[in-house]
Amino acid sequence: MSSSKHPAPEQVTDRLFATERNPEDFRFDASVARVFPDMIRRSVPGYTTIIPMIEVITEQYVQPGSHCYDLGCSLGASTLAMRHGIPHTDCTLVGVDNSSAMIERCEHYVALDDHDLPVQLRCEDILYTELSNASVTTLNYTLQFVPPEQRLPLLTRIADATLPGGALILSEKIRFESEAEQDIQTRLHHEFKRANGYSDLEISQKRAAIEKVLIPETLHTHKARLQDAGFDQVLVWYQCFNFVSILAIKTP
Ligand code: GEK
Repeated sequence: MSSSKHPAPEQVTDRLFATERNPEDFRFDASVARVFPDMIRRSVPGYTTIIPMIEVITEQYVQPGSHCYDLGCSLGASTLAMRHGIPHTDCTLVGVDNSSAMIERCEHYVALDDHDLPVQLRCEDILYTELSNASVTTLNYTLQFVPPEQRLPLLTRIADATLPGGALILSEKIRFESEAEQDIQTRLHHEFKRANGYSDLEISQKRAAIEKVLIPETLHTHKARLQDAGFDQVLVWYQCFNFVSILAIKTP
């Protein structure tokens, strides 16, 4: 594992929701891209563990001569973890994001990274981007932003493009069937954000802004849909509060 070689992202502190602002839906624009490494690290429990594990998992499932995809790559943290897990020089690594602000900054981080494998960046919608000959695909907290009715068609397209023995890493914020568990896990998530320096105003304004664009589903829904899409083995490899990461495998 060589994630320590990844360039340290500039840590511009996220204060986007620190002062009272007009309610509007969250967008991945230039102001978000600027503070993104700090925002995701302080907002998503387990993110800093999941990134280096993406390298470990990629190493297990990557196949020579195949394509690897990072769908919703943002600034490329998950893309670079994949890159460091790919030992084959004949693989193609593709990062896709439909935010031009993210892709522009991502190009910079990829250029700073010291690994040789070329990275192809596409500013495209993951619903329509071309996928084929895939051994490892990552959706690290991206599917949650895709409208729910478009999630099965996308996962089916990924499963169809995946080679036997290949895998999908799917990380998501989830919701719980039990209202009591939902309340406890949400409270713990908010405590995590408070412990990372977010104020109550920041937490509530961010929550209001993201409510309509990030739609969490239950673990049961995710697992059943991955099976329906064509993956054979589906397992949770990580959970911290209401954030999980799932490994979906196509049997060889
Ligand atoms: C990381 N994986 O650091 N097509 C393309 N991109 C999309 C779409 C879409 N339909 N919908 C959302 N995005 C990264 C973190 S962030 C997660 C991923 C978060 C993109 C969006 O522009 C954003 O960059 C990314 O998905 C989600 O490991 O902010 O919670």
